[in-house]
Amino acid sequence: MRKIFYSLFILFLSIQSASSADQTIEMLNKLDKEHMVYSQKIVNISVGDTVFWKATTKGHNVEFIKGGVPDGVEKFRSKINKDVEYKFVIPGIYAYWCTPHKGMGMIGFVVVGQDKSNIEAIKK
Ligand SMILES: [Cu+2]
Repeated sequence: MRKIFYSLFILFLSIQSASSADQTIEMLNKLDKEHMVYSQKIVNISVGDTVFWKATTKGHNVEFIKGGVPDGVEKFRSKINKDVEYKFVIPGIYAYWCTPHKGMGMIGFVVVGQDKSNIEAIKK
């Protein structure tokens, strides 16, 4: 759980910084001292940008968290061990985790555009 709070903390810090372009995130068993992590916990992109997740090490995937994405976004869960990409066309904050490692805090956020209005829903 600590790791999840830490990720949320980073999310709030980064929410002002707006860089944008397509992003690549690696799914990893180990990064520095952390186990089971996405190489970037938060990315900021513009509406219409694509995020690529690379299955650098095996056993991971990407699953949007129920209630953790903007209204109107459909369920999304990628296959384990597979590279995956997603084009973000609805603005807002997207929280996702790795299905097998969500209990270990393998979680990430994509901030799309300037609309942060679903932040309260995500805190829950
Ligand atoms: Cu994982």
